[in-house]
Amino acid sequence: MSSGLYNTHKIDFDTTLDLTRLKPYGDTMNDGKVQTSFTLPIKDDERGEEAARQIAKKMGLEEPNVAYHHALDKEFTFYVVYGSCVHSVNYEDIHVITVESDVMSMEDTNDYIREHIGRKVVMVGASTGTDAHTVGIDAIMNRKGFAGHYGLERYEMIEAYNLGSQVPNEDFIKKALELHADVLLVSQTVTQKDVHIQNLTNLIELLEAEGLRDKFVVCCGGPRITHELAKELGYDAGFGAGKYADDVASFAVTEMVKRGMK
Ligand code: B12
Repeated sequence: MSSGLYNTHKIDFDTTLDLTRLKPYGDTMNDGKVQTSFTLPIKDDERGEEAARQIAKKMGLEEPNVAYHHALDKEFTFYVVYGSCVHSVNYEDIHVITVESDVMSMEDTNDYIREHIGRKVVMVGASTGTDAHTVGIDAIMNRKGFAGHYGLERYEMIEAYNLGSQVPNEDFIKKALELHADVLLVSQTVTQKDVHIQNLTNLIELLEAEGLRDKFVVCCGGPRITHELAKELGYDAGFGAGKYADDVASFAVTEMVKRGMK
């Protein structure tokens, strides 16, 4: 028995997956459901909730629902808003440049170095320029590692030196030469006013001016670093969020062998 009442209210979802018009998935294909969170510098009341809804609409969310709001203090409120994103992207048109090397385990990397290089590889890392963030480079280098991935200091066949943060590029190069580095690891977290671009570019320029660029495998990393950006700036590889010591170690040692660095 079909009821006119129910039919009138039935919403027809287009459930066909079309990769040229890709949308977020909530619980039905193409429903565009997303959740976003933000803070507004206003008090926590109904007017604030309406402001959050309107901001979400302007962000491209249809039928936004303020799922959660919480006063941070008298003049700041945190909101979680749920809604349907009206935008889509053409997935078929998306091409990204990625690091092309198989990721080896710590043991396999050690074996690879023994077999193909025959001595310990020296890796020197730092958060350079004015950047004071150390957690990223520590995650890559510290013996205990990060998120279940041991850091470079634990690798038997890698001699890892972590110079810390706010290391000027000139000092970084000087120390790398003193330590007979094979691989330079640069971490950049602050990207305000493109300070990371200036700093990363400066390092490559200094290396080139001294005729040292080819002496090292040079990698950079940070939350807003992509492999594509790194290549554009003259680096051998770039590593962003979700990348660990195994990723950069595998890349660096295979790159050394490719280049005939012994
Ligand atoms: C902790 C922190 C701080 C601490 C840092 C303490 C320390 N010892 O590091 C303190 C309080 C000192 C600090 C200061 C500042 N901070 Co701060 N900070 C953060 C915070 C909360 C976390 C960063 C972090 O530790 N992430 C965890 C690590 C593990 O992640 P990661 O760095 O991405 O590293 C991973 C990858 O990127 C990669 N990786 C990173 N580096 C490298 C390098 C290589 C070679 C490789 C292979 C991989 C790799 O591997 C890691 C593991 O996967 C972020 C916000 C956030 N939630 O992200 C803001 C944040 C980074 N800080 C920010 C800012 C603005 C600052 C200040 C400028 C604030 C100020 N006005 O004074 C100052 C910086 C001063 C300076 N001169 O640099 C902004 C940066 C905005 C931007 N885009 O530029 C953020 C995003 C906060 C924000 N939302 O505004 N900060």
